[in-house]
Amino acid sequence: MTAQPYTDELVDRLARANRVCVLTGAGISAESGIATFRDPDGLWAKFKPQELANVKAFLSNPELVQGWYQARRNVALEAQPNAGHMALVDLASIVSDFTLVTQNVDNLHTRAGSKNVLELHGNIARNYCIDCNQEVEDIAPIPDGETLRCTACNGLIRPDVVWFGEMLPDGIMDKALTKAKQADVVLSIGTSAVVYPAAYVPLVGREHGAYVAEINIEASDIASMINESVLGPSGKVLPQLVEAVRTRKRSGKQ
Ligand code: BJW
Ligand code: ZN
Repeated sequence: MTAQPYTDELVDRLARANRVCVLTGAGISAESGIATFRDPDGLWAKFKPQELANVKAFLSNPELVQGWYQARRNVALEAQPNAGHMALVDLASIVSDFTLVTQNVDNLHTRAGSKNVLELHGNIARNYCIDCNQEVEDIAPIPDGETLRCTACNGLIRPDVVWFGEMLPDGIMDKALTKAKQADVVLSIGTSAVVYPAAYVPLVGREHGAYVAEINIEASDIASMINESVLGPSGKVLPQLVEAVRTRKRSGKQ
């Protein structure tokens, strides 16, 4: 039998917790076949973020950026939530106050059954016109060399995601940080934790006394500032961890 990758303390803390706040990143969707950003085979090994994920890039080459998001939207739509997403739905059902904050735009948490997900960086399924703000659903395939424009005002259509230098959706960070401050346990899952303000979620949780653990295939940038790094793929580790928490709760030894 292989040793569990997490401590008994983490299982105890989760079993006793009334409030749990979770931050997820691209790594939780890696096992659903969605590329991360900064891993060696991630999106940014092939594409330069400065050419794609900012508003200046979009305005100077809208076809390129629209095409890139179109391709990623299709991958996300065809992907299925994995055991890591499902384990968080399970964890939510055994914790009285559970908050899920995600940096992911792929919608997989909601499709897995998670409720009230705080999507810090938007959602790739939604699009809107940059001139009249009208939301655009059902993006049809964009013919080569053509730019997608608003049928109402001819403005450029962009994905409803947050690019570098842009503000996060109104009030969302306040909600996430309030939950992190109140939490008994904060989990940071599948994120390099280099992008702010998202990375404040585990750090602020720690500052306010939460037990903070990350689950990642390697230690992230914040590893030295938190209580525990659980090393392993989230699709494997999370179901084991949640099952251990269930067992601990049932045994009453919390
Ligand atoms: C696995 C795994 C498996 C793999 N199991 N794990 C404070 C300090 C410093 C800088 C700033 C700051 N405040 C703001 C900034 C600037 C900037 C920023 O953070 N820059 C730093 C990078 C230096 N932030 C912003 O600009 C933000 N806006 C803002 O702050 O507004 C206020 C403001 C406005 C104007 C002026 C000044 C302030 C906005 C940030 C928007 C980020 N947008 C993106 C693109 C979204 C759209 C899209 O999808 O295309 O969001 S960038 C990209 O990074 C994406 C992600 O959500 C985000 C985080 O990446 P994530 O999820 O962590 O992925 P990876 O690839 O980095 O990591 C994957 C991890 O998974 C790895 O650790 C693997 O090991 C692991 N893994 N397989 C478990 N199976
Ligand atoms: Zn318009």
